[in-house]
Amino acid sequence: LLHPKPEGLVLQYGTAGFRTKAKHLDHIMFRMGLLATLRSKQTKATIGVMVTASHNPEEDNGVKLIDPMGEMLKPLWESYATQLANAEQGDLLPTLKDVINKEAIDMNQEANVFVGKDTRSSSAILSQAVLDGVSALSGHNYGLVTTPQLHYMVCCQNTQGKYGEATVEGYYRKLSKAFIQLTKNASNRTDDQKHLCVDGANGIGALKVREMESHLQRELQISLFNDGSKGKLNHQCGADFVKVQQKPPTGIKVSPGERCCSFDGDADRIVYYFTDSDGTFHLLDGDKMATLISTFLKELLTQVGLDLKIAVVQTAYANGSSTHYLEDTMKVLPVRCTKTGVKHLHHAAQEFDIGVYFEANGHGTVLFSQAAEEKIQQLLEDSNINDKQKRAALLLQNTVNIINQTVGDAISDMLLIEAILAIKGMTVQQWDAIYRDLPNRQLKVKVSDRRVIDTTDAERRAVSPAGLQEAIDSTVKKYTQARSFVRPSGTEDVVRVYTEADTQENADALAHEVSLAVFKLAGGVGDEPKP
Ligand code: G16
Repeated sequence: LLHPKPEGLVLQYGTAGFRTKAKHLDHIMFRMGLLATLRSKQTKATIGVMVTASHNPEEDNGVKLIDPMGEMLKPLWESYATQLANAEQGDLLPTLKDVINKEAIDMNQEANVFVGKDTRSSSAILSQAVLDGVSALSGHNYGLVTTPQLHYMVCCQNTQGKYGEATVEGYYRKLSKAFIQLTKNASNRTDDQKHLCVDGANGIGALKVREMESHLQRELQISLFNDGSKGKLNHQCGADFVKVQQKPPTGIKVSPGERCCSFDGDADRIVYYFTDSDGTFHLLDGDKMATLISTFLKELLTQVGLDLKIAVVQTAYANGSSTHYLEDTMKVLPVRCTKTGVKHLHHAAQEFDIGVYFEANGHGTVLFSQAAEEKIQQLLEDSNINDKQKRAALLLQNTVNIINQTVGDAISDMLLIEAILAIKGMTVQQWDAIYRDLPNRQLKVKVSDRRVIDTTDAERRAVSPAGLQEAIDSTVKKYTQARSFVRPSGTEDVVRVYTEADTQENADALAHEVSLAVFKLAGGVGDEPKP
């Protein structure tokens, strides 16, 4: 029997698909190949399957399905995925038949599935297991790609090329063309200003940045670190490490003040940073990117005189200062808060003409409604607009083209940020100074079953276990400008704790107290959290 399921193993389709130790995933991959085939027949479109565990350690792996427009899998199908993953061997066929019946799938319909993988040592064999599940005639194996590249190519395929060409080369050409056009609006940049240090997290992003470089015609000059030639994937490097530890990755050599960024293991997240001459570390996370990008777009809209509704979507992890800045200083922008997980932010962003969404961890992009894209196009064809308006309209159009609207994309976000800084003639220090982050801390607590924690209000309040929210509330009250929430992770077997307060000491002390409350009230395992 091919790809048997270990008896009793139960896994859940979480924040970004299935994620666990690679050795437990063979049957999951095979079954996701089967499910992707069904989804393809049902939608009569190409479906993507990406084999990656993104920010998780090298020993882990995972898989997620990509829907026709390059977006995350529809929630109902997530529940099918969980059912299929957990069906014991004898129940596999009946479970498949159940999906076929419920969705009235025509099994004679052709299927097409795009499969991609990251650089993990387990990814080759696991992506083969996916392909075994996809009938031999209906799969296209892209091999090594970043997660957002696969999302992009699925969308290109299903729009018959309208979104772009469904190849990695086509992706490089579209994005770099827009980047070159945008940077033409920047005056006299020195080589220093065109220079950027990139931490590739020893993953797929590093390989793809290398492939792309020649397309950028030295308008961006990259020094690549953690390119996978020696270090371990995500180990003491990458976007998640930099964001959570609030320090530079190992394996990167930079001078004070120099602009740097880190990708995560599958290149769907990016964070920026620099270190002062006195050694102080400055992080520019998803919130800072959302602020820079939304301000830039807002200014362009004003210049062309287009009345489009633009909004920023964040999660509970957004730094309080960023929300405050967007709501109270920039004013004109509505800010929404959703649960963690790109699919939730993406959905909320679709409600606006222009939806800028970013998780603080660096996962994000911008969505333009069809109406917005059409209005920009009409402007360009309008002979009555003046030169200044024309320039702004062109900038808007190239901004649309540089963005991967299917999902957060480290490469696309990097090019957009670099272009905006160049056009505005802004240094990373000036960008950082737009607002000052509240000191914050993120911790993980091990519990025996993280599902005992249930949350509400976009994960900002815990409704179970009993007493936990009360304990958090009374602890938070003891500190100034403080805020805290806890939630079960959807990608790791831990409970996440987030705090912010007026000083780093207070954010740390609060995080410790809240961790203890989680440990005591939610069934902590192992040693009690230490300060
Ligand atoms: C995934 C999701 C992100 C989420 C992150 C952490 O990122 O795509 O939306 O913020 O996991 O999720 P959690 O806190 O539930 O573990 P990635 O980059 O690992 O795919």
